[in-house]
Amino acid sequence: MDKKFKRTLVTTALPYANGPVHIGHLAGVYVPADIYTRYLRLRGEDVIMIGGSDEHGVPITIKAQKEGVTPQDIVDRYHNIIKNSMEGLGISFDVYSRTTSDMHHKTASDFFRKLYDKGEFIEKTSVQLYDEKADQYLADRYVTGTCPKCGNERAYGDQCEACGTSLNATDLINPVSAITGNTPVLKETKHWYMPLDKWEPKLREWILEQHKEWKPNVYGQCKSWLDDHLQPRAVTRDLNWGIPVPVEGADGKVLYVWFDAPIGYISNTKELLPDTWETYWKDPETRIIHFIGKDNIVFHCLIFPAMLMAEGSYQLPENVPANEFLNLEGDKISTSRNWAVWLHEYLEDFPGKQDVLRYVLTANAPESKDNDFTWRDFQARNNNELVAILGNFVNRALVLTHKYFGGVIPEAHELLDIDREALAEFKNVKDTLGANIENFKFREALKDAMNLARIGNKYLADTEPWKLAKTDMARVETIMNLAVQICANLAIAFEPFLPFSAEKLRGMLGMGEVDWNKLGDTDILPAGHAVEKPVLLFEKIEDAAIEAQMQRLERIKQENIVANFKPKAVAPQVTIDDFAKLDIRVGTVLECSKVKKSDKLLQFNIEDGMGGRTIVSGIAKWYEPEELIGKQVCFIANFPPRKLKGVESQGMILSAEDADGRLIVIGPTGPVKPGASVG
Ligand code: B3M
Ligand code: ZN
Repeated sequence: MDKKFKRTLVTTALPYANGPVHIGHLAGVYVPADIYTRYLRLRGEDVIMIGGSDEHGVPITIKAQKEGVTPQDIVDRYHNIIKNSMEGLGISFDVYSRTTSDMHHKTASDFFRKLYDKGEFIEKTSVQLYDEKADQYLADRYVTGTCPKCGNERAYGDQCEACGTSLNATDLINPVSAITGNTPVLKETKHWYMPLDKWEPKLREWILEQHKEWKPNVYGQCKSWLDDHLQPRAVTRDLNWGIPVPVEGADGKVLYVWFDAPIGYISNTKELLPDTWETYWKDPETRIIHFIGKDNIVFHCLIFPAMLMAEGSYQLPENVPANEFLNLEGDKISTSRNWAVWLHEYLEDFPGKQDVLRYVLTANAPESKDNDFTWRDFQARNNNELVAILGNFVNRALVLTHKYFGGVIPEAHELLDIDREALAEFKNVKDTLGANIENFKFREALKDAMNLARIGNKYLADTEPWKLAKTDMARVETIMNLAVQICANLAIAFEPFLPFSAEKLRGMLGMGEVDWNKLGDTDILPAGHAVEKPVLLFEKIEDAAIEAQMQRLERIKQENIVANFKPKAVAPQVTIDDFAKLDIRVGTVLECSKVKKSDKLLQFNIEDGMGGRTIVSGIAKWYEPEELIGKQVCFIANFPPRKLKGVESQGMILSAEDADGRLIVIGPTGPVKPGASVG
């Protein structure tokens, strides 16, 4: 690792406490940050990992208003869920605090005041959107409207999620208040602005010249912001939830959530290390790494650094390895649409399977492009990789050691080429795996670790100790010694990725402490050392468990469709005479069957009081034919006959279209003589 640094400060984006955390947060931020931190700890480096909940901002007040509770109620609820579930997944924060803490209020307030006193802000009166009915200024998510860049009609006052553009509320076309649905008016108000334009040359130099090694997605986004030129940004808001602006005459104003939240990293470090926190922020020998998702890049690479430059005594981050997004079954993850796999629910549904989720999210991490999480892939990776490769190898190695040697590691004798070849592949693993983690290539690093298990499986398959047991026990001793050494390597290599399984494995091997420096060695455990009988590290995930998850998602999809249902606009007016032209009758379904070679059509034989008729209707997707036999339906009797898939249809059965597109047949609510007119 780079000798320039004596210690590392890892920060993780502070999740908004307006909902639980989901797999998108985990894959983007917390799992990679945890792998990185655990790896550094394993190497004996000085590292701390900082986390906490972001408890200010409009998403929280909107949620509170919707539920009729206080913002404090909301953040208390979600802070606890988030904190417990992250702990449950083994995300090893050294501190997980919150931005409503006194420590944070004071730290953020002092930070603002220092910049204010240094004259680092511009004071400006401008017109802002104002909801007269709610008696409130509308900033950020309090207002929606049409994005001036891409035309998305559901853009927010701070950002358009469709095209990623960051916006000012007053940029929106046709703005609407999220509180009352009213059209806001413009009203004057005073705010404090960070003159980002002033810092632009320094930011350019620092990122574009000095940090060319940053991930291309991060570097590229910064470059495009800088090339577009930075504008002054308001760092205060007219809201009653947040940290009061510590300036006279600023009643009713609070710090903008994106001003206070990154300072939360500092407050939480102070909470963890009241005496030595400054070393982690101000000593040039500290490496600061911000783990975030791509929507937070501008705040962490431009705005927060500008704040730190303006303050003057802090170090800037060494790297900001932002990830792209993880989608779920092909759709964007969304807290408000409940389209997510929530961590706390996962931990309940799959007890003891923390590492499976960690594995899948790392193997499929959106490191350089958006990726998709699917439950089928989750199952396949568990069954075909964790069970079939890693679990299988460990189990075979330990079962055979017990079978032939009563669980005591035998002596290794003279090595053959086949042994040397297997061992040769271990030589470089420490360096390649380590380098991949240090370069934030966690997918590659995980492959390196998994490759060790593959080598182990191949080694046993090639050497076939079970065949040699009758003829050449000395050879079996060598093979099993090496197989157990491979297991010991796996226990080290997987510790950052799969800490629960690595611990189990260490327990079975009686390994005690893990030492990264031993990775790649083939004499980690001495001959004569006893290993325990193996317990399974992973178990197969059956179809039923996966199907239950997929059904849950299907249900949510339907609920969303129904929740977003808006009746069609009413058609232009007609007269009673127009209506009377349609001859609507009641009939009884005598027979009903599927039309051959069509999965849409049902063929009805209807008793219509006039000798009967055949009607073909496109509702096969929603009804089994038997369900409708004997039912009474309404149909249009005076449409000209027409042929559908070779069957002549004499009319049209009426149905209502539900929000999700389902067709429900319309009939009388009580029995009616077939042929009766409807009008
Ligand atoms: N809470 C935004 C987010 O969850 C924000 C991150 C703050 S990091 C200082 O996307
Ligand atoms: Zn847009």
